[in-house]
Amino acid sequence: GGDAPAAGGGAGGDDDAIVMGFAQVGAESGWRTANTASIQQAAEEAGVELQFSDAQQRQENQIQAIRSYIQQQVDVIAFSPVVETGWDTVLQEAKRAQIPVILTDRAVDSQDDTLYETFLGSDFVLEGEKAGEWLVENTQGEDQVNVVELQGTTGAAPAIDRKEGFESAIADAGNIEIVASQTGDFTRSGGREVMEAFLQSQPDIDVVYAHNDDMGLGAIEAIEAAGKVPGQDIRIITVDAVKDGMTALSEGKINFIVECNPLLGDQLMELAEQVVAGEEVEKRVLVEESTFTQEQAAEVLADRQY
Ligand code: GZL
Ligand code: ZN
Repeated sequence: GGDAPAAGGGAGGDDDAIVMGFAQVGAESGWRTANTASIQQAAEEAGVELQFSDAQQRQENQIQAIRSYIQQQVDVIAFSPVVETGWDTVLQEAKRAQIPVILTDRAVDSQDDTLYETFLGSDFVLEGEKAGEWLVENTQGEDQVNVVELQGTTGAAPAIDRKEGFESAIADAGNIEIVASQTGDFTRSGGREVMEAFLQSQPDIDVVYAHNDDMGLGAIEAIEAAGKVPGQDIRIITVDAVKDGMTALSEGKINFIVECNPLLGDQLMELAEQVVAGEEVEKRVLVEESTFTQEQAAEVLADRQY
């Protein structure tokens, strides 16, 4: 249309196309790169003009990116908060600028839920519970199961919630104990380094619970370097189900993977269109995801999109 854009109206380009500012966490894992590809492709298909930034897993960079989108007066801001805390100030600035915000993937701990229109992402506590339930079912009769835990980024919702869910699922099983737990920051190198340390400090490790595939793959490198057989001497449970993880699962180096679906691009663009049109949207939108055993991985590997 020819009329002046309303406050928060789209910047640049065709004035009918929605302009979205997306502040991504970084490119720390296979999951993250698949998530980015999904968002960029969905924007293309939906005719959304996407301003995209990579914060290299640093909160100050994400906040800076959000501020630049406010300056540009984009129609809608979306982001995956690298950690849960510290967002209220910049989200209040977006609210004052009348630019709606959509949370994707990770959550914020803001008490004021008028600071964002909706949160689209997985239920990370459920993911942790699925991992713990598999371990309980598959260690019946074992007297002492020692677990080492590779946590995700300190303070990140998936790290906090996957830990909580796993612990609640194993709580009543008297034979399972988390003997060590440390962050590997969701990266392969982080998982390898922490696992090397655990192999030095822990006399008997039976299971690795890694909050994502990438840290699990790093742990496999450390386990093999120590002359042990991953998936047998030390069983491994991970979360994500990206291609590299599913390959290791089909090869028997990982024992169980809980899927965390990164392909939320289409749902995001649909929500953005509704939000910009001023329509009411659900405050919480879940993504669909499942779990995989070694047999199931072998069956679906060829069809995996990410
Ligand atoms: C989960 C996402 C996590 C992935 C990791 O939704 O935030 O961040 O599980 C990624 O692989 O680094
Ligand atoms: Zn043991």
